[in-house]
Amino acid sequence: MTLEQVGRSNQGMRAHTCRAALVGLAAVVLMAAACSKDSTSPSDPPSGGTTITITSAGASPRNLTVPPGTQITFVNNDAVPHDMYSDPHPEHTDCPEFDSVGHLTPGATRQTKNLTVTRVCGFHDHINPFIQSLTGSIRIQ
Ligand SMILES: [Cu+2]
Repeated sequence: MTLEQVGRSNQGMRAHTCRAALVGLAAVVLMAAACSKDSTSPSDPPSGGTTITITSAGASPRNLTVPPGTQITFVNNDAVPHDMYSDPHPEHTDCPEFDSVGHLTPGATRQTKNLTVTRVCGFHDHINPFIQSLTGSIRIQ
């Protein structure tokens, strides 16, 4: 075997190894895609994001569906304060993770803790508990 022949045969091996790596990579990418699809199933993907904005017109959106472990952000873009708590009023016992939101001065942004339990968390403005536009629910599923 001449030196040139050795070189050629090495090139052939390199090309083969590279192709095998590509096939392996494609399999990993496909598996990752399949896995990520499985991890959200049978839950629906988050609809409408994870931020609820309060204005003089009320809370928006008022209904969200999120996967377990999500934190919801409340933004007060109104000119007056709002106190956001979980239902029922006035006990606020349904979803203790909401306690970290509470009092929102105008312009303030506050978050729930991780909503880890699959359930529906109704919420309201403790200052205006009977104003429907300031109520809503977050479905954790
Ligand atoms: Cu209340």
